Amino acid sequence: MNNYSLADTIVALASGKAPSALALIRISGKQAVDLVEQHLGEKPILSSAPARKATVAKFYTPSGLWLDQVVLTKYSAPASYTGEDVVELSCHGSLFIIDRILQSLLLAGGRMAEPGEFTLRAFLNGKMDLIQAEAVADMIQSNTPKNLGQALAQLGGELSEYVQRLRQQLIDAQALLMLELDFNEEEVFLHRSELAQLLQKLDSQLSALISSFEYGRLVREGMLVAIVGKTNVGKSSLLNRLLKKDRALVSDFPGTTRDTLEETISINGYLFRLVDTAGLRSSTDPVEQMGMQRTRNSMADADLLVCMVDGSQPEEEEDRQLLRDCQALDKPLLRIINKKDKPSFSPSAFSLLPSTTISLSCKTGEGFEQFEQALINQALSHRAPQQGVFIDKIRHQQSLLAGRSAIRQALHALQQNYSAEFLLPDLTAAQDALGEITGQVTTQDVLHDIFSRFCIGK
Ligand SMILES: Nc1nc2c(ncn2[C@@H]2O[C@H](COP(=O)(O)OP(=O)(O)OP(=O)(O)O)[C@@H](O)[C@H]2O)c(=O)[nH]1
Ligand SMILES: [Mg+2]
Repeated sequence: MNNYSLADTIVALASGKAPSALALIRISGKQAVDLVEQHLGEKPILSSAPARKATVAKFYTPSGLWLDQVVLTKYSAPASYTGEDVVELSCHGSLFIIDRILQSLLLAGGRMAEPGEFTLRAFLNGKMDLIQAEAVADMIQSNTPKNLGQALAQLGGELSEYVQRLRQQLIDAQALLMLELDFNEEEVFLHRSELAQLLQKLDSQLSALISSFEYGRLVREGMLVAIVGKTNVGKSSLLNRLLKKDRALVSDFPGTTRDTLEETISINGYLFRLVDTAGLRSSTDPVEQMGMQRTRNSMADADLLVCMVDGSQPEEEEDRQLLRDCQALDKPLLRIINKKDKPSFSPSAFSLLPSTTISLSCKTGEGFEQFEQALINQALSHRAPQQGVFIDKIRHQQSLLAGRSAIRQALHALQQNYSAEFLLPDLTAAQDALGEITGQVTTQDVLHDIFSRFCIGK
């Protein structure tokens, strides 16, 4: 974590790129009101203004130049986003005005905020837990109703409450076992069968949450779809038609696409990351070979493979080999037979996949409704987990795996009839692992890793 003091008053532009109609500058910390007040003229305006009410004021530079008419809203600690005194200053969105206001605030004693520092302070001041802080970043990144809904649910505390409930059960069990140590284990406060039952239940609840990761990740990031095939079959044309714009170069020169190209689209609210790839063929050109290696990498990473052929040409061994390669990866697979508009189109000449073969034309758009529906069906096949809550971050998955492994060790110790003192370290480890998810147990490294990914001003 950077070496900066939480006692500082921090300043940052919270709104997007200037020039714009308006811009928002946020100031948080003990001196927030004072830093702004110094620039509003002789009479106190902000310190006497009511909290959470907009106040119009003139903003002057330290040399007394009238810079802008601004709107100020102050929030008094602890009732603010960060839990500290906060001022939101809304000014006109010219680069010059923004720079001069920021400069004036810094000269008066403020410090530029680090990325995510406002939300970090909110976390440290108990305004939100780590899951909720991560959800703030997700909200800013969201681009479909589904991943926005997911971020909102996590911001609302659904997952936090669920994880905390699981952790509390471990804490309660641990307290009873500790009592036994105090009483020299002459008395049993927690029957071992009861403890085993609790641990088994927790094991299955953690397992369900761990396996919900795939669903959560797909909603948050979108399904990675690799479009693969020989050169010239129409892969780039397929991408362009789905995107409804000429994003990728298309030509009848085989080997047009040399590198992978990724674009994101939303179909009916489901997010797909489409990867157009370099066509596969035997080639001695080292650059083309590098491109084809990237195609193979995309195939390995993909959640769904779209294996495409040119239906107006006879099937070749290369087409058949690629289909076999796709099938060997054991992933969801769609077979696309393109160029339906051509008179020589003959789909029956190809190796087919009975349930997922679609004939279409990238030129006329025929067959695209069916193709888009097939993509949606693939997204739908990842059903939401039954318990309602789910995870979407590797960090959460790793902590849950660590928690489950500690619980399994405790179960093993129970089967061996070990005494309370040997069970306690495993229960503590499980508790800590769950606490890492919500941030009740945390390290500087974890915090740095999470908050450095935020934008400045959030
Ligand atoms: N008639 C017809 N031509 C098509 C269709 N789809 C693509 N083409 C043409 O086929 C040629 C190759 O299209 P691309 O989209 O560049 O093919 P590609 O698979 O990306 O090719 P590479 O990048 O070389 O691997 C171009 O001339 C396209 O206009 C189609 O549905 N019908
Ligand atoms: Mg191409």
